[in-house]
Amino acid sequence: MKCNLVAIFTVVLALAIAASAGSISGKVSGVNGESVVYVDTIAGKTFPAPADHPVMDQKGLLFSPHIMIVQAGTTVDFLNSDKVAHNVFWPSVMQGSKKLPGKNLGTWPQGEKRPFKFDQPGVASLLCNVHPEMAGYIVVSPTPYFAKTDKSGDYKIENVPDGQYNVVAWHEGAKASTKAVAVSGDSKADFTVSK
Ligand SMILES: [Cu+2]
Repeated sequence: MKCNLVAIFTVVLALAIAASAGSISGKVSGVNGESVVYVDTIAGKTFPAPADHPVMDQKGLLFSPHIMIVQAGTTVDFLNSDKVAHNVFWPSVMQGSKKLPGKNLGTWPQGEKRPFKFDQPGVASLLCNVHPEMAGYIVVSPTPYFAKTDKSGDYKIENVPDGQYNVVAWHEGAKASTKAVAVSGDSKADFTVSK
């Protein structure tokens, strides 16, 4: 009897894993280089804030990574790895065409980190007021379903439950493109964005 229960539990568990193993994949074209693709706000659904603090580094007079995607509610640690002091600010957080307030985190020396929690979905264009040529992006996704494309525009978002979603493709300096996608298992969505 005990054996049977274990067997049943194993089957149920396997089915549960299979049910949540859908994905969205495809290509973002019309632009060169990396883009970001994410599932937009899902009505009536919230997601717990991730505990991990991804690091946005300032290294070699560059923001690294150039583009970071995080789920809303994530705290990002801004690190300065250079010998020179860097500043971090973003003039606003763009939520579609809506402009949310920006933030200036200040200026700090090598080896120091300053955290900031991104509560609102949107895009923060990072700048450094010491080095005007420095630029980076933090794309804050309303859901945990997001991916960065490779340089040729291919992407795959893993572990997306079946359902009907609005999926957004974002590219630096271009107009974001939104598409309704019906996810059932492994699904496809291609985007064309233009500047
Ligand atoms: Cu700087």
